[in-house]
This record gives sequence, C-alpha cells and structure tokens, in this order.
Amino acid sequence: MLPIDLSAKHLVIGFGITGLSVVKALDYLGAQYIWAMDSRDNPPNSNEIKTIATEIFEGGFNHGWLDQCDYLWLSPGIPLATAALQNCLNRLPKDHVGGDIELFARLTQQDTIVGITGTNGKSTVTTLTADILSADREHVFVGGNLGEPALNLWLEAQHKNIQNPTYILELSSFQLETTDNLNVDVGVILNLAPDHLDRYNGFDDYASAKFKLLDMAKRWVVNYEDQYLMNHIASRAIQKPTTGFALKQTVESGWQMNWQDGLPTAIANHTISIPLNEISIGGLHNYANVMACCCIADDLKVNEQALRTTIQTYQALPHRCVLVKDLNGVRYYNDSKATNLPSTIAAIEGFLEPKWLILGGVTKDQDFSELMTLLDSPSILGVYLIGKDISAIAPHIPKSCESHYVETLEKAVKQIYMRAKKGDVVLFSPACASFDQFKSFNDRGEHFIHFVEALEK
Ligand code: UMA
Ligand code: ADP
Repeated sequence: MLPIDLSAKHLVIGFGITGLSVVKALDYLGAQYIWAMDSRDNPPNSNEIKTIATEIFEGGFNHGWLDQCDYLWLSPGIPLATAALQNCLNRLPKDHVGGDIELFARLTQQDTIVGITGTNGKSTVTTLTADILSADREHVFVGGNLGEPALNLWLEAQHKNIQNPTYILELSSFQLETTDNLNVDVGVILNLAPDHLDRYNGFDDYASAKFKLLDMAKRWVVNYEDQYLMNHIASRAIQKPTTGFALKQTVESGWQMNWQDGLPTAIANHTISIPLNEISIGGLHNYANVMACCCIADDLKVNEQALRTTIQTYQALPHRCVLVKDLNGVRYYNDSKATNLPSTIAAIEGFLEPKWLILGGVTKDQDFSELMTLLDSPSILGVYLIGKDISAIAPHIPKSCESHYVETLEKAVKQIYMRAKKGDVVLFSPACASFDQFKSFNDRGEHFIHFVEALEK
C-alpha cells in the first residue's frame, strides 16, 4: 500500500459530501494537519467541517496553503485544470495528489472492489449488482458517484469492524481523473457517449478519464457493441481477462440477448438463461445493464439462484425507464433521468413497440441532429415537445414525423392519452435538463407520474 504521512499537511478542497468524507477519514486515521477550503462563498457542511479540520478557508483559494501543503485531496467538482491549482500540482509528487477514491484506494487494497463506469446506466448497474451480491454474501457496501461517498462506506466498515467487505462503486470520470491505485477486482465500462464536454477537451479526453479504470482492474467487463470502447480495448498493450455483453451479437465469453418464444432472455455460454420480460426496468438498454451485472456476478462466483431471484425482484431506481402504468393496454414509461441525448436514444431504440415521445427542457448545448434519422421511422407515432429550448430540437425532427409543441408536460400527457391505442408505448425521455420548469429530474418525474395517475379520474 502507498503510505500516507499522517504528520504531513493535508489540504482538502471542497466542502461537499466528498470533502466532508475525506476530512472525516483523515481525522479517523489520525492526520495531524487537515486544512479544508472551498472556493464558494457559502459552501455546504461548513459548520461540521470546522469542528473536524485544523483550519478552514472559504470564498476562494488560499494560496499560502496551496504553497505549503504536502498532500492535496480534490473533490470531483474541482477540475484538475483549475488555474489556481497549477503551481501546487506541479510542486507535489504525483502520489501526493488524489481525490476521495484515491484515499479510499490506499485503505482498501485487500478488499473486494467492483468499479462501474460509463456514460449511462451506471446507477442502475451499481444498485442491481449490489442487490445481487447482497443475496450471495454479507458485508456488501454500495456508493461512490451514486451518492454515498466511498470513504463513508469505508468508515462504516471500520466502525463495524468488518473484515471482508465487498465495495460496489459507481465511478464518474471526475473521480477517475484523480485515482491511480484502486485495487479493482472487476472493472466495468458500460458505454461511452459525449458528456461533460464543458469540462474536457473533447470526447477522447473524457473517454480517457474513464479508461483509467481499465489500468486499475484485474478483470474487465465490457460492452461488445460499443465500437469506440472495443477499438480502445484492442489497442491496449496490456490485456486482462475479459467478459462482456451484447444485445445483437453472439458472445463467446459473457452474456447475450436471445428472443425465446418472443420473450427477451439473457443467455450465458448457451447454458444459463434468465427471462427478462418481467423485470421492473424497460428497454433493450436495461437488458444490457442486467447482462453487465450477470458478468460481474460470474466474475465474483455468485450463486446462480441469487442472481436469478434478484434480477426478477429488482426494484428499479426511480425515473429511469420505469413503467408507471398500463392504461387500457397503453404503457406509460417515466425516463425523466434521461437528461442527455444518448440516454434518450437508448430508450427510443430500446422499445420496439409503436411509440409516442415527449421531449424537451434545457438542452445543455447538445447537438440533436441524430434525431433526424432516428425519428424517421414508422414506429414513432408522434413527438410532443415541451420546455424552454424547443428551437434547438424542432429543426432536427424529420418532416415524416408528426410533432407538436405543447409547452407543458401535463398538456403532452393529456393530448397523447386522447390518441394512444392499445399496444402503444408512451415514452417520457426528455433528453434535456429539467431546470426550466422543474426543480430537478426527480421533481419532473414525479410530475409525470402524477399526470399519468390523474388520467381517467
Ligand atoms: N465547488 C466549487 N468550489 C469548491 C468545491 C466545489 O465551486 O471548492 C462546486 C463544484 O464545481 C460543483 C459543486 O461545488 O458544482 C459540488 O462539487 P463537489 O465536488 O463538492 O461535489 P459533492 O457534493 O462532493 O458530490 C460529488 C459528486 N459531484 C460531482 O461530481 C460534481 C456527486 O455526483 C457524487 O454523488 C458525490 O460526490 C458522492 O461521490 C453528482 C454528479 O453530478 C451526482 N456527478 C456527475 C454525473 O453523475 O454525471 C459526474
Ligand atoms: P447514470 O448513473 O450513468 O446516469 P442511470 O442508471 O441513472 O445512469 O440512467 C441514466 C439514464 O440513462 C436513464 O434515462 C436511463 O434510462 C438511461 N440508461 C440506462 N442505462 C443505459 C444504457 N445502458 N445505455 C444508454 N442509456 C441508458
């Protein structure tokens, strides 16, 4: 394990839940000097951090501390390219700079760790994997970018004196940027599509942060149908034992989709098969997510019954392609978490049935030109546009596709209800952020559920 000098000066940047967890972990370890700073004027958790850290600083960067610290622990919201940090980053040895996951890595070299990254589907795969492993063994901890910082999981394991924990971590590109030594048993990359381009110098730069997981993992789980990922894997000098999943291709090592008697089924090595038609998450992309979990379960030698039962009983995370209601044979799906175009494309492609779509909100400067071919299909019955940034989306809807601007989600639901027929799917997968009309994607999803529940009352 790389040593951490506890008598040295540790500088933690960020008072969010990550920074708080780093301060707590350093304190638990017995670090003598913990400086904590946040560039914001009124950062969160200030009062709590004040009671633990040696000293705190808010409302800017303390250059004296940046000049004097021996270790720098950065929160994920702070890019490494931040100008104020450059002298410090050039001065410190590389292994004295990290994020919360790097500190966690130094403390968990002997533990079982699954690391899950990708552009979309991370939270679904992380939570389902945690459920599967919990059905198979004790002491499974789940968190990371999902919400509960990894160091809080480690602290909990310490307090409970747990000897053989298994950590299932969702890892963002931001976290991977500052992580080099995580001892990952299974490293999973689900898919790669442009995201967070306001922080990276293009897609390759973003993807290379994700690829750091491959350096640190003993085994890889990959999406065989993600061409960009597979080209990268093929180009790597060092290969690791690999399994993966595919919706259309035949898979030698891992899981593939088959349609048995018209029902979707996940198949491994022509022997094990698990029906997917009754699971709580919809769409082909979610079948891919389930198969990613199956690959992880195989790598960790999970009992087959635990795998089967957990997949069938998995409770979907809210707002991720969840069936809200089947009303007269019309199924209404809530995918409010789809805040970017790739997740919406996956949802549209994921349902083979005739579909009504509801799109729109705040577009985050995305390029919607892909809609032109995607929506030029007889399976798209109509598109109802809502929200602020209509002018960014409307020009990319093909003439062959019926579209309406209805302004609000409520109007969209009501108007589609009047027209939808038995066998249709109504897909609310907005491809946009929610802040023009709602507090968050959660709030937006709750409104959708409410509007659907109110139909026929
Ligand atoms: N900030 C400053 N100055 C500072 C410190 C932070 O302006 O000195 C700002 C950041 O730019 C950001 C905000 O404060 O806008 C929060 O940043 P943070 O690093 O303190 O975030 P935390 O509250 O610790 O939450 C982080 C993750 N946040 C980010 O990556 C921005 C959470 O992921 C994660 O759940 C949590 O750690 C636990 O691991 C959120 C996220 O949006 C949900 N992640 C991105 C995504 O999923 O796409 C990557
Ligand atoms: P993340 O944690 O990576 O944001 P989530 O599981 O929360 O992923 O899902 C986010 C959005 O992406 C949802 O709209 C969901 O329907 C969609 N999604 C889930 N899995 C995939 C996938 N494998 N490919 C593309 N989109 C997906």
